[in-house]
Amino acid sequence: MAPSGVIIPVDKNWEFKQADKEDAEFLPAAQFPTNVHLDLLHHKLIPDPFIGKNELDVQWVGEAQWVYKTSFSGASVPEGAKAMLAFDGLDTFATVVLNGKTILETDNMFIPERVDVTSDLKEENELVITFDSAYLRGWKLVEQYPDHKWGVWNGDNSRLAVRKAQYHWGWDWGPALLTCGPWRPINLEIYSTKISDLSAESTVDKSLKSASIVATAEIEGSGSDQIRFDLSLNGKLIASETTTTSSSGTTASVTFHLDSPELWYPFRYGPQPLYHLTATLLSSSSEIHCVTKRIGLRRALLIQRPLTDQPGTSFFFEVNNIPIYCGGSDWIPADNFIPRISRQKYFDWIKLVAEGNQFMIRVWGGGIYEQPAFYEACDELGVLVWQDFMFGCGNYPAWPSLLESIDREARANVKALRHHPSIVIWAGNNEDYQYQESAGLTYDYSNKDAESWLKTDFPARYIYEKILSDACSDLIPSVQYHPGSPWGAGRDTHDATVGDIHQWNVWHGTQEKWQDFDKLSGRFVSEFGMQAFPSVKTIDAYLPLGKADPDRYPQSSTVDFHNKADGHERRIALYLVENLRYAPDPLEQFVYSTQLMQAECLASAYRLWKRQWKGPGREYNGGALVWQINDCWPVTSWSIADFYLRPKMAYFTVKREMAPVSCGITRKTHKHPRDKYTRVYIDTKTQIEIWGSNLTLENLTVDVVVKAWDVVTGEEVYSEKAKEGLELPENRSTEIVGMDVPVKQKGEEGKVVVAAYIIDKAGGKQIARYVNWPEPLKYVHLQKPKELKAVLSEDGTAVEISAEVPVKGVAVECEDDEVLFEDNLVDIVPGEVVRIGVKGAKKGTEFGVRYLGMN
Ligand code: BMA
Repeated sequence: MAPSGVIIPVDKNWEFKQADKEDAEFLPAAQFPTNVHLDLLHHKLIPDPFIGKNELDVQWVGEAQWVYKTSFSGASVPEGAKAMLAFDGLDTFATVVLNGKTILETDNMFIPERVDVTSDLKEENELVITFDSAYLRGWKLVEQYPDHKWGVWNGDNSRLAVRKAQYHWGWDWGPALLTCGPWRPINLEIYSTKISDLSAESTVDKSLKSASIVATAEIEGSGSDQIRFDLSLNGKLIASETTTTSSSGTTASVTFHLDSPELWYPFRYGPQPLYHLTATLLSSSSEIHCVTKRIGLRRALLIQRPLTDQPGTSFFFEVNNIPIYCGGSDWIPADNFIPRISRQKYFDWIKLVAEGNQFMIRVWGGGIYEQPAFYEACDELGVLVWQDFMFGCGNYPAWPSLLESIDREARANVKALRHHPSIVIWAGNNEDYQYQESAGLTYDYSNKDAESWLKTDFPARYIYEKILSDACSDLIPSVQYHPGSPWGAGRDTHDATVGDIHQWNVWHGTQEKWQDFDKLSGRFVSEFGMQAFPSVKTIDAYLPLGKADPDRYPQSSTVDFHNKADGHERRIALYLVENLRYAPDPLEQFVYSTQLMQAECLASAYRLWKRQWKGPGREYNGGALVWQINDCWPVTSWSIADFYLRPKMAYFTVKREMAPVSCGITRKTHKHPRDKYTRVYIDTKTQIEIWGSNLTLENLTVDVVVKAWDVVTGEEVYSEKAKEGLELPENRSTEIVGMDVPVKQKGEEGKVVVAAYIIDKAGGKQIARYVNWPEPLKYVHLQKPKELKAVLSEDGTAVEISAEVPVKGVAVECEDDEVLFEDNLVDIVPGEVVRIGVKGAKKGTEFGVRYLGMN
């Protein structure tokens, strides 16, 4: 802050100890910001909760009280100036004492607090923060409100009463680790006047040729007479305006009109220019304080309108008039201990998302309003963000002080995040409307009397449809607010024709087959998933004795412990047994089998739902977000990349589905019964349907070649040009051909592999390929190829794979973690060399391969 103000980080000399233990002594904190688990770990006072079953041994930490203290010198506070202590985040029940005086008590980790300490500052200051047990306080609150119908999925009821990251209570993918501490920065601010907030409400005209930005600064304190707003791009000043601060002195605003603005796009569809908006407070022309926000200009809309030929309404996002098929994923916090997630790690994650062709990431409501680096990465890399408010899977209470706290939380976080162009939607909660349905709680959509909702057994409706909705319409009127995920205009949340759905009838629910995902679609599927084991390297890292651990096998008690999902053994087994020939040994091949299973399952969903993205008026499905991209510890879960950012095989099959051009095939057997009594079939036909998905913005003219091979002999049994000069119109899927499975002799459908190739007419280049297998795969007589080759190309940029018989799911592996694959888990057919990009490989780098049927 210049020159009449200063910001002094209060980040040194922090010490901590257990508050409710008499002989405890203060020890230096490991880092700042921090939390108690990180500090205890640093001093080796607890075992690493991520290793083995140590989670069980550290539960006491969450039931104890902890105290943090530091001392800092007080800067002099000039006449007329103020000293403020700014706490960006205290987790959660904190009592803050400065020089012996209680200056703040908190109960919401998501609210930044600022306290005027002008008259309390001394030359040397002591700051002491005591954290009470959120877990025990939560239960006390539950007891205090016996009339509320408490109930949750995941964790326990006490979490509903506490405004703290809900996954800290444990989730079906994460351990229960109720940490506490000063998790975000603390600063001492000394100033006489300053800009406390800078916002930019931007509107891009439908023509995309002009834009306006209303820049508003909130000002605290007196002593400034003018404020200058500057707008620049790539270091070049575009516009500047100086205005007097309003008579009350608290706000100032200007409007910039831009012709031919540089627009922000999701990656692939355009660049990500970020304008710098700077507000500078002036007093007699000298600069007092300035704030800069990086903003992006885009016209982002959620389109919900009637569809041609189908009931309900669409649900898809349009950015700068481009309808975006939102293939993407759901995001959970990347660690149980947030303060140790580096900025680099956030960027690495979002890079992985973008490189995986994923256009949207949903910040799920059971975690946190993410750290600044997360959104900065999304802005820079062009990944759209669906942002939930932090509520999930339960019936939240709504007593008056809690509602007040939620209102402050909502407004503070919307204000902090509203300048990010990547955020295109805010949603009220995760699955709380589903919980309401399943618990039979009252919800009469036609009743619009908000106050009356508070008197029902589902009072949280007031939070989602009044508090959060008002906060959004006041602060970000141009951004879509959606009361919950899933939610659809007050209809049953499973209604596939309106709003978004969570499709959990594969894995949870009725445990449908993934081959039927086409029947399980919705207008927008914001969650669906399938579990797989993480990389063997990750398993070895969490087993106390690593490779030598006696529990190093799939069903061991330690490996089971690292899977928190109810019934996971049965569900993984069910999907494996229905589809694959597999064995529990060796561990490496079992891990491969689960990853192949997950990869097949998730790619089917993307492929079949994207097929329903059929162009203007026919956006029957507008997106699919896989549950979940990441993990918060080393675990078997639905994630497609594990805690150490090691992609599972599904990451690659999903990436292929979201490529600019892709090809899909379904194979369906149609049976015609002779008569309804005997049910003996006279005519069984196995047919394939082939389509192409062109997500580019250009119409393509293509040829389509179809080939088929005998799985056992490798003999080519069919090769024809199915279409010549076919148009694949931009940004939609197009049906290509339907035909019988090409066989030499009737009855051989079960041993024929079919591949379709889309070839760009203009350049003659193959732009998409897909290999379809008879299913279930376990019935197929897969061969062990004699000549399976996976060799590094001459230039070292690709692994080239080929074989003389069809091979299902070739996974290339490398011991060296620096070697990164751009693709993996590919199907091989005779006569073809499949290249998968690789980075970091050298001559002599050794690759291993696995495939289905290897053992
Ligand atoms: C949905 C999510 C999470 C959960 C996941 C898997 O309910 O919103 O709460 O982890 O499914 O069960």
